[in-house]
Amino acid sequence: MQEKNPVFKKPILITKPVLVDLEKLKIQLEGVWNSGWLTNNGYKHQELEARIQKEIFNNLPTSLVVNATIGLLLAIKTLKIKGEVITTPFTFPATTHAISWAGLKPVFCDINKKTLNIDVNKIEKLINPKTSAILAVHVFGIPCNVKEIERIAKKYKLKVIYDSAHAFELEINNKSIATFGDASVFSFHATKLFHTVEGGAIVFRKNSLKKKCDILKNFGISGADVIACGINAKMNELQASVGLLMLKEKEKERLRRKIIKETYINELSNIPGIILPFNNNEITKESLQYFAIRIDANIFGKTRDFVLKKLQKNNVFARKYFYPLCSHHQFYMYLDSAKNQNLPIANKVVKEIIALPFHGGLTIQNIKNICNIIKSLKK
Ligand code: T4K
Repeated sequence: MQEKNPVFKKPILITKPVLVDLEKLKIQLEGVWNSGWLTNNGYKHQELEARIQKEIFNNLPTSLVVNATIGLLLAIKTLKIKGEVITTPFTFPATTHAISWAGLKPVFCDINKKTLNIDVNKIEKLINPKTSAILAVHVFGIPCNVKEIERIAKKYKLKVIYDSAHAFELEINNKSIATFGDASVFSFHATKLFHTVEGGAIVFRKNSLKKKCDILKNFGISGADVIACGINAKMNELQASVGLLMLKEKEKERLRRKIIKETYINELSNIPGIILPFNNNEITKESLQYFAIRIDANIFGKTRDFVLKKLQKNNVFARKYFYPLCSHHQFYMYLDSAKNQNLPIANKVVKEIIALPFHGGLTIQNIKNICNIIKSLKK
């Protein structure tokens, strides 16, 4: 039910895709039409892959894929991961599903209460002889403790994959986030700042892995033979055309989101019970993908759900990303590691989190109005 006089007359959604200029897209598509080549490593695909590798990923071997979910599965298959994979329950189901699709067992590890990422102090006690990898997520573009994960991985000879769906362009200490782990998987879904409608990229540490992955993403075909059980995970020329235009467009969106983020921080700082996103001072470039706050009901005086409802009544459709925890989904509840007593921080955070509307179509006044609705609820 809406308020009689909602603050916003029209719905404010969590995000809105950046739409590239239609005339410019037509020119790109004319090139595709003239070539008669629509997919299977076409010219646009080659150009986008090469540019992203050079301009964003510091020349690390990069493979474009059809979406990040399949990208995660491919990364797991490329690295020949077996047995058990330690991962976070506080993520979109795609992360856990990729492990299951690969026929492996996800093992949930609790999260750190500041970063909301896998808690590096709780990983080691979950390692057993069947463990072969860690699949961590840079949730909301806040980096995991990559150094500590690397130390643990080295000690126990584990592979590391980062689900970097939220972390495109994220840099720590002037290094691309893709520099860490054996592979990092990025999402280019329409809801992402940089997108190809659907799509993604896997960035590997080693070129030999990219070569393997490129065979796997094309049905396992190598020359005239099929050398592996591959899949079809190719990005097509229409998606790549959007991506090429987005490389320029994303800069304007980044500037707009920077201002929106600053406005949220100015408006919501120093309000008891509102916890702002962790400010990691190693970040030298942000991904600006999400803006998620937490409501500590004991201090704020109202629950997250109450705040969310009040926002909805005023036409603001914030989201409970990521509620419920993956460990609470009926498909994963049976796992030992899914038990609530093993995941106390994740269970607390999931009741507090709200991802607020965050896209360049919002004005500063929109953000101030959203914050005023929240502030009006403080006792
Ligand atoms: N790992 C992580 C940690 C992820 O968060 C994700 C995906 C993945 C892996 C897998 O990546 P992909 O396989 O998708 O590449 C959305 C996205 O579909 C999903 O990509 C994203 N994470 C997830 C966090 O959000 P929903 O179910 O919340 O989307 P939906 O349809 O409710 O849209 C969100 C909002 O955006 C709505 O308010 C409507 C608006 N919207 C959406 C679309 C698609 C538009 O205005 N226009 C549009 O075209 O999953």
